Amino acid sequence: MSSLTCQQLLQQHDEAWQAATVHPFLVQCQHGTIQANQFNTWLVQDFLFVNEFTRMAARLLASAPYAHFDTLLNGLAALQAELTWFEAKAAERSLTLQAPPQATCLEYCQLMASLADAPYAVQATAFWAIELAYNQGWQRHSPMPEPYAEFADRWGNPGFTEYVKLLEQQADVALAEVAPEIQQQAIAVFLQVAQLEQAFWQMAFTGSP
Ligand code: HMH
Repeated sequence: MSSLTCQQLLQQHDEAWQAATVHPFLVQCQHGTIQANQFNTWLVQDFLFVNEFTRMAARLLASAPYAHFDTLLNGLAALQAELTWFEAKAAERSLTLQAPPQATCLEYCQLMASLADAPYAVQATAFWAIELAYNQGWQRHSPMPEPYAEFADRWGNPGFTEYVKLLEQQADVALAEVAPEIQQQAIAVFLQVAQLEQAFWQMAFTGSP
C-alpha cells in the first residue's frame, strides 16, 4: 500500500492550494488599502469560524493517540488565547461578535462538524490543512503595515510554522496507517478545505457585514 503524505497533497493540488493562500484580500491588507468593512467582515466571520474550529480541535484530541496529545493540547491552549484576542480586536473596532455566519462561513463550519465521525487520519489532515492555509496565507503577504501587522504575525510567526510542521508529522503518521479508501477521504477533505479557504477570503473581500 502506497502511503499518502501531506507534502504529496500540496504538490498534487498546487493550483487549489495557491488559490487558498493568495488572494486580493491579503494583498490589500499588505498594501494597507483594504476597506474597514472588508476587514471587519473577515474579523467577525473568522471569530465564528474559530469557535467551530475549537470544537473540531477538541474532537481531534478525543480521537488522537497519546503520542499526539502534547501538540494538540498546546493547540487548544493557543485557541483559548486566540478567542480572547478576537474579542479584544472586535471591541477595539466596536464590532459585535453576535453576528450570524455568512453562507461560506456556515458551509465551512458544517464541513468541520461533519468530520466528527471521520477517522483520525482524515480529521488530522483537515486540521493541518486549515492551520497551514493561514500560516502560508499571512506569511506570503508579509510584512503588513499597521494595524494589520499583528494579524499577519499571529499566523505567520515562526512558532506557528513549527506548530504546523508538528501537525503535518502527526497527520503523516496517521495517514501511513490507514486503508486507501480513507486516504481518498483525506484527499477529498483537503480539496474541500482549499476551496473553502479561497471562498472565505472572497466572502470577506465582498465585504458586506
Ligand atoms: C478561515 N482558516 C480560517 N480561519 C482561521 N482562523 C484559520 C484557517 C486558522 O486557524
